[in-house]
Amino acid sequence: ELRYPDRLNCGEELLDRTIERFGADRPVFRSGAGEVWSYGHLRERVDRIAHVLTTELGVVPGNRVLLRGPTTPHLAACWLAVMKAGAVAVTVLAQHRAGELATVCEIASVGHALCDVRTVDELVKAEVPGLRITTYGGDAPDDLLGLAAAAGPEPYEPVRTAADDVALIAFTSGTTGRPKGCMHFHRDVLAIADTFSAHVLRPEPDDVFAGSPPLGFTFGLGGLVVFPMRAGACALLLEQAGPGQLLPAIAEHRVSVLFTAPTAYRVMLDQFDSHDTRSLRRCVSAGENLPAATWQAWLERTGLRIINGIGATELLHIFISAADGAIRPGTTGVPVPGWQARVVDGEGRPVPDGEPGLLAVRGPVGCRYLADPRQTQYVRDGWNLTGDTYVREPDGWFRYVARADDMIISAGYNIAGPEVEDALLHHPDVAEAAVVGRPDELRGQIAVAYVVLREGAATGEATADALRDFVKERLTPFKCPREIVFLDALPRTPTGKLQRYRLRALE
Ligand code: 3SK
Repeated sequence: ELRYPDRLNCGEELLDRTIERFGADRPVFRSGAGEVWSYGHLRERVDRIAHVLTTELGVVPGNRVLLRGPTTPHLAACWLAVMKAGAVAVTVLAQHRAGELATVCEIASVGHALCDVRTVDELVKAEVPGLRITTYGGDAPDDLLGLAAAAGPEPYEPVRTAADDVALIAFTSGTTGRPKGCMHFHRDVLAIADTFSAHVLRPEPDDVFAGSPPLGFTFGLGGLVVFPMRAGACALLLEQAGPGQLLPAIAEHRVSVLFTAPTAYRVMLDQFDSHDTRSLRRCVSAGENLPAATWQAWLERTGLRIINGIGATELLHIFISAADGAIRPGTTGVPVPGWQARVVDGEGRPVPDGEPGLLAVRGPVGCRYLADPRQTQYVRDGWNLTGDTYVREPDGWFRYVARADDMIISAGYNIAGPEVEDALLHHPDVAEAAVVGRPDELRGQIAVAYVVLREGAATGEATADALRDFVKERLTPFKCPREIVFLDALPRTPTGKLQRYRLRALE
């Protein structure tokens, strides 16, 4: 069981305590532009920003501070300063548009924003009443970094927050609907490092972390700030972190721990050629289901077994996963130490092993929506219902089936889209695949596959027939998609999640 003192400030723990353990000279962040920040340099930056927050901007503990910008050491420094000042970080993506920003600010009662000057226009357009915006990275006289430089180098005394004071509000829209703000405590931030990272990743101080998820997505905040800092390690913070940028960055910066989504692993496989990835020792995939075909192809190419995981903004990070030799392709894993998981029916009763049902989990971090009635749908009897359909194998391993509302029921048969997608992805011409249900008078629903082909592969009926035959060789024929539609790209959220509802809306 995790035990933390009653008074705990996660910013102080990640920064000052790590310096006490590992020294101030070790590198903490690198940027794509070649900057290297040591832990000591970061602390000085953070403390100066925290002074500005408190003395110049009038931020007091509990105030909500919006953080917006591309993934840079400065953004990470702002987040740590907000933590040390006892304020609450409201994290959003650099891609969020004015309307979304206005909603988030309203829900979270945001009064201050620290914003990379390059992304400020959209925030100004949001016209949030009473919002005080401070930009960084520009040349205005009141630029945050200028104010911080003038603030003087005195150490900042961190606010004595309680372990269960709210530290951050992370927003999730899922794939549709009004965004929900998930409140997380100071102890939660450390708990994700002391469970998933400590037990599954087991980072070393010499590790270099990198990845695609932005810091406004808790997958990225954990993987690129919290986990490396808790271990005294270093993170490469890339503003552009698509597969095309990750591969050369791995080689150049000797990245050893990689965080990205299944689609990025697939795209990287196609672009591997001359890139040296021998520095990698851990590759984490989350955000979506990892098809076994992708896992196998990555193993063959790199010799590395991808660490699959399921996480949620509601629960901050990954709660089911498996490490190294224990990994079983085609499954997500077992509950991360500190977490419990089970599969239940619609009434919350456990279903027998081997049968599909709803995934229910509980552990050191819980879902706490900010003023949202959907709280009672997510948390029942102390268990968090993630909205995923899973099977628990008799030996305790958890296998993903589909999002609970994504099961296709065709002529009385249940079809799990991800299983059919995995079969399609084994075909050498298929780059991406998504299988959804379409209403059908005769069968209730039919399975329709949306497929992105690799460059050079021909679309058309002959290919569609060949793909259908390919699926039939691997799966029971009723699972074979009735229709195959070729697209140039699949619709995704800014964090890379597939938007099935948009595919369902296609004719
Ligand atoms: O939303 C997710 O899929 C996720 C995955 C891993 C860690 C954190 C999150 C939010």
